[in-house]
Amino acid sequence: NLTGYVEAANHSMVIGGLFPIHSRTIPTNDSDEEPVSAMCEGFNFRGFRWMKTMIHTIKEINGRKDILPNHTLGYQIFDTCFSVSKAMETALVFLTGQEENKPNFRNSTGKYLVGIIGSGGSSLSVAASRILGLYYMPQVGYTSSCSILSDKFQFPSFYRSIPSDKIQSEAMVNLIKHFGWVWVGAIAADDDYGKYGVKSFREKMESANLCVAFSETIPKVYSNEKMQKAVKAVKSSTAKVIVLFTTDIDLSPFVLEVVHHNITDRTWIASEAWITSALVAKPEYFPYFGGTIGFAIPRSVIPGLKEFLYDIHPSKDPKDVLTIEFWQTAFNCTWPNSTVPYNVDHRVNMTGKEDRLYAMSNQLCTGEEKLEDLKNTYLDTSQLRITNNVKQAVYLMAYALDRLSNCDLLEEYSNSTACSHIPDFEPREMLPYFKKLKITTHDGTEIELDNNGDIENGYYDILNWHLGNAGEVAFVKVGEYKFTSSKYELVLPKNSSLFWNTESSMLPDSVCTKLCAPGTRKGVRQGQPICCFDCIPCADGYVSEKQGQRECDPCGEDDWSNAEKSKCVPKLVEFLAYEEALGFTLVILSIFGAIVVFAVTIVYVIHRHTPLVKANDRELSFLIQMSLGITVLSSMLFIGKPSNWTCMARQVTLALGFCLCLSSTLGKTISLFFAYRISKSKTRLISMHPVFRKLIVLFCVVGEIGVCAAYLVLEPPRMFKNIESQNVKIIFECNEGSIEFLCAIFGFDVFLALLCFLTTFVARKLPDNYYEGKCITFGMLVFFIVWISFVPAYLSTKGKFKVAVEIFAILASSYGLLGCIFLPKCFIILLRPKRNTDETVGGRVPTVDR
Ligand code: TCR
Repeated sequence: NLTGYVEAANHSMVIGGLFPIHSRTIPTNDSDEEPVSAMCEGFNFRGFRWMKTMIHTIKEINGRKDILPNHTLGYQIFDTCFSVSKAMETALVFLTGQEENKPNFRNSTGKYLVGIIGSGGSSLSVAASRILGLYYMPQVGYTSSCSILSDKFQFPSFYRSIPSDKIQSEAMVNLIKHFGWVWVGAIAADDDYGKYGVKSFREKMESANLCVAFSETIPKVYSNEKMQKAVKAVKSSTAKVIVLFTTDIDLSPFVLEVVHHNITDRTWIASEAWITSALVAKPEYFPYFGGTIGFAIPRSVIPGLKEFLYDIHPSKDPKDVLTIEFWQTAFNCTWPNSTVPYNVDHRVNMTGKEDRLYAMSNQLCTGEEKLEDLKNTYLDTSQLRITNNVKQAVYLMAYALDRLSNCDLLEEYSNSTACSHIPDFEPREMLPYFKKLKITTHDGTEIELDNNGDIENGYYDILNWHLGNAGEVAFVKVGEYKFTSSKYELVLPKNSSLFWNTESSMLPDSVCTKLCAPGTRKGVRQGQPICCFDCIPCADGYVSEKQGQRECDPCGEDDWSNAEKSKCVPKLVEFLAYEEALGFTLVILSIFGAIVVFAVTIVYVIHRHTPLVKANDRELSFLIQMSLGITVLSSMLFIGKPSNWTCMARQVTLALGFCLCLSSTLGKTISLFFAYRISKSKTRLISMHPVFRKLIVLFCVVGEIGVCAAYLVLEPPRMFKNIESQNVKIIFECNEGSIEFLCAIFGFDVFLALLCFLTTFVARKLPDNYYEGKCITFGMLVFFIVWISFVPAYLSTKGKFKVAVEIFAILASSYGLLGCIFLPKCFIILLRPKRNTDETVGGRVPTVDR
């Protein structure tokens, strides 16, 4: 005894229907009894409306002259009670006609089953369709949206008037992308709809590089443990946006849990199955579920349906148990003499206790009850969405039948020329007529089935839950998601007012970790989704300028990262500048040196006729003074920003200066040396001819100039921007060009210095002209000490200090020479003029000079 069986029997062709008129079957646990069809409970007004719509549509088709003009259709409808087992059972009944006193449709009664509308949810359709498919019995679903039903290998005879969830899950991902969420939870019902829906949702999220924070299922049969697991996931996750892929009936226990745990501040993305459900969209749930956004089948107005739905009264058809049950449930009374139990639409509550109430209300129905006073899902025709799908499903079936009756088949699908006869045809003969079936519905929408029996193109409404003026939950359309077989389009007008159930009423953000600030980059956390990451500061010389950068970008050659690593800034430029303290001091020292040299020269010039000055070659003394002036001043070439010119000038001037100085000194020491050798040999004094001494100088200087010229021509020093040695700075320095040449020119100077040293060292005991030999020995020692200590100091410093070290060495050696050679003499000239007489000079030393 199947509950809910409606039949208009006197028609030769019958369309079967399967609708969830009740919400579940009543479990029985005694297996000793003979198997009987399960009883159902939980009257479902929405399913009842869908069923009524099917009847309404069939009546409408029968009334039309343009479709199936010579035939009338009947219907036979079963209740699936929202359960797979019932759906299977009813499918079998359709195929075999094995129900009591209802013989097989095909054979005896002369009634022909055309096909079946339904069976509601995907799990039921999957089950029923596996059997119906065996016999190629056409089936058109109106809510079975699961993507596997597109597989024509498994479900050869299944068609539907609802888009596949493949499209909806993609739409959800696009919506999530649109709002910039990246970390989203997912909850599925424990059936094909939920599981396959979430599966394809996850796949699409992954390929869009977004992350699913958690993925839980809501149990279908109440289990506190499983339910708490799902609730815990929602509570503990940082994901503030959660996708709920479930039907409203399965969702309601979860909704109670959410309310019980007071989980607010979440934004729910609704799947099409509960977005307009009166079970969830109650004002008392609004603090928890307000702001829900999701997709819905487009709404439609069905002319005449309202009147048809209102045209219901138990007295019209006293045998119609469903109508009686409807009446009893709706008005909370008992119909006189009815055996139909009064059914309380209870739900399994949070505690898991099943408070099943079966009772006859002691109030009798009068029959005078007014439907108009009733606020009830059945009569609410404002949201005809799935209801319209039912109508479209019936029409699809009827049009296919109509095409069959006209033998109107596309070339490519016909394999036999013979046309089938109506009503006496095999169900499988109808299948080709569904291919590319195109119909226009009452409101002008065109729907076309593709080869998989899915709707080719259409759109979803995007609805957002607001609180209406009367305190009710209002479904506000905020956009559309249009799709065709090849492309999709998310239309969300900028000005559409969205309600968000967040503290700030602003768009919630749902991220695992906040975007990395500029100056840092994303660092993957091992074994965690890509949306969760650490922010790692950029290395020196690398920057990230925008938020959330994956990598830090290297700065250009002349740039370096700032302290925050958020920007490349030009590198500091380093060279020894005149302005800075060190540079300035050195300049002063060198100018001071020049002044001292100048002063010495003046003293010499003034006293040029005194014996001291005249002794040991006056001209060479002047040359030495001049060259010391040159070396002291050449140190200034080392200060300031180097250019190609100063780079070339500095080494050459220095080398030539020293060359002149040392060769002149050599001129002097050589004559001392000879004087010594000669005095030792006790022979006559031979003085060296002064021109010869000057020739030595000339020879040395010309040789040095030649080498310097070759250096400058062949491999000159160049200005060089050193970016490698220090990261944060560009060092302006001189690239010395050829090291060989450099060694050659300074090597020559060193050679001269050595000669000077040796010659005077040998002759140091000679009581010469005012101890000049000793002075020069001493000066050369200072010179060597300075330049020997210069080498390690020079090699261990960097940048501008390198230059400073060099200048120090130049100044020190110049001051050394100046001090050693000329200071004692100036002392005598200026302060001990008595010693500066011919007598002393002549008396104490063999005069080497003229
Ligand atoms: N597809 C679901 C069932 C379902 C439904 C609904 C049930 C859909 N839409 C609206 C009640 C009301 C979408 C399924 O199982 O395939």
